[in-house]
Amino acid sequence: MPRPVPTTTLAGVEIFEGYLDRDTQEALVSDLRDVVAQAPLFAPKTRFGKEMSVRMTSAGRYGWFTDACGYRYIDAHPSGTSWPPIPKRILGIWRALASKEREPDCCLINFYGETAKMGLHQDRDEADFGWPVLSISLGDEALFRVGGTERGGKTQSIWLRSGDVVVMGGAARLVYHGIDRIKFGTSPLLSQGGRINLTLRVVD
Ligand code: MD3
Ligand code: FE
Repeated sequence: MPRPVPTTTLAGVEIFEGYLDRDTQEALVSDLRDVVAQAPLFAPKTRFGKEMSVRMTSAGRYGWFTDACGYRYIDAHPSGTSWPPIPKRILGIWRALASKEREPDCCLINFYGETAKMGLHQDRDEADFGWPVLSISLGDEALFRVGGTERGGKTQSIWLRSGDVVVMGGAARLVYHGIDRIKFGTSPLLSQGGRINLTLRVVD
């Protein structure tokens, strides 16, 4: 299969709008219910002691974590239970759009309630920035902001919708990015509303 063509490119970030159909989105939510049953969502604290507004958990060999010691990957859920495997359906999306050479080590699951947001940051807790990062949006619309590779540069924004997939590779791997806000209740996918973002990464 040839690689699909992105519908939009923003500062080198490739956006595949409407890549996942509704049935696939529902199947992914069902896969994630199993993951969250084994590895419950938690609200991590940054090194400054402030709780993040996004709740998260992970699947894969590693999970992303933050506490007073700072940002890092850890090999088990904070409860001590191992991270569940990354669901096959999610690995298939990685293979189609990110890489056929290597599987991701981590699938970070971010849950955004009505008021959650994520400040502008770079993803740099991984060993090799040569591997792309892939993100899947499910549920309510979110205002995604993308800048350049330096803090304080100009930024552009785009609304991400349920079923959109974003790939950050090459020079775009280290761009600043964040979620300003979600538009609560704009998608029927999650019956209680909110947004789920899945981020797939090679860690080491
Ligand atoms: C651009 N998550 O978990 S996904 C994150 O919607 C994160 O939850 C946001 O940023 C979310 O780190 C944004 C889109 C995204 C993810 C990773 C990137 C954009 C990226 C890595 C490099 C550049
Ligand atoms: Fe990020």
